[in-house]
Amino acid sequence: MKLNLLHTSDWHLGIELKDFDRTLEHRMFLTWLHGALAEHAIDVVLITGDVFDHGQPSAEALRLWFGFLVAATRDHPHLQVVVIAGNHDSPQRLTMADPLLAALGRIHVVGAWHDDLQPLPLYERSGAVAGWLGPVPYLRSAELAGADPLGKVRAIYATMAQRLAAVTREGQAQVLTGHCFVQTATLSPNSERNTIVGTLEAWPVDVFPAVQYVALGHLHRAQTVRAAQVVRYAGSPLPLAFDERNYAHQAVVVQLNGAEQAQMQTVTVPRAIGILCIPDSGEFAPWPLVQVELAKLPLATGDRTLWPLLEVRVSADGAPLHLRQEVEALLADRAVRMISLRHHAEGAGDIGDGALETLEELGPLEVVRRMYAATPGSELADAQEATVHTLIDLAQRLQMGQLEDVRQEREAWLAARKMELQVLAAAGE
Ligand SMILES: [Mn+2]
Repeated sequence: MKLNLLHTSDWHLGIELKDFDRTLEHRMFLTWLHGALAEHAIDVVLITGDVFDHGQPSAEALRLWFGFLVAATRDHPHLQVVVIAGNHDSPQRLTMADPLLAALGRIHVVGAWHDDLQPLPLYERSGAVAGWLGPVPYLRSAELAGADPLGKVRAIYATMAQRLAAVTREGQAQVLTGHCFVQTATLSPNSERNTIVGTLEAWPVDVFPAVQYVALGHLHRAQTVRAAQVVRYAGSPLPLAFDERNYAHQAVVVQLNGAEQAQMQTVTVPRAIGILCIPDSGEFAPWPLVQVELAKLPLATGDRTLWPLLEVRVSADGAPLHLRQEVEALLADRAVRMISLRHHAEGAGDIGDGALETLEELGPLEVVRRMYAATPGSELADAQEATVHTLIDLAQRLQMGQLEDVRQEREAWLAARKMELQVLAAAGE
């Protein structure tokens, strides 16, 4: 029994690039995706997390999301849509429209992990069950709390694999999902570094039992982590940072055929708006060289809302006093929109390989590590690092608008501590 599944991930609806609104690019992606569903005869769309950039998505982001779901299910009555929450999504918010989505039919949204999560049947066009999907969402620090977080991850995937085995009949395929950082996966330096702190969240690929396809989200660069019994990141459909501009953003069309190895085809998402960096190397270049590169940009013409977005990086030596005005004057008649101008400031060249590192680029854990490293005789112990990691996770999720979730987790944690104390007190009597 054959089934065509389209795997996509990390849309981050509502995200901005240096304060630049990406709604137009997301709208064009969703229009493209809608067309791809017909072109590749898709039976199931699988979205592996970070649908939204923020736990409390803007009205515009929600409009894009619901607009896509309504159009996709209306124009493809057999289509199934399966969504798992990523670390940026609030599980509560992502699932709050469940009654409405149920009315649209064949839309499954999985928010937080819970012990009763069951495999979902995947239907081929005739209505027969062609496979089963074990939906594992992003596993939050509260779900993995304790002495052996990786052991809990393994237990969760083993449980889901058992449940898959219990329902799978001959000729049916098995699919698992995850929103996580798997070891050996390649990072995108700027937009993901803040979400991956330390090695605590980096799992070995063998946490995933052997199934026909493991669909992953979290990393923005599409990549295969394990070729046999495919484990694959679909990557984000658009570049979410300047350093993500030089690779093809894509969706993965997976053909499942029972227990046979899944056939995979990557489909490039057309880039609606170009992303440029001057110099293209991404280094900080001397001002004369930057001037030459700026002068090569095409002259202004056509629809301004489709002009490429530009970041300019200038090194310290010989940069003019009024750098911004000089750059803007050179760009006045060019078909680009500069949304970021970075100047490698003097006196900061001794950090790293010469490029100025910002706190944002380093990420909070690295800042704490360096603070400890800078104090003679002190080093960040593993237990302390775990605590810092938990605090950063909570702070990031508060920042992403997941107030309700964090409050609930905190209450659950307090209740658990209270129970532990009661057990200890009872044992002492
Ligand atoms: Mn993520």
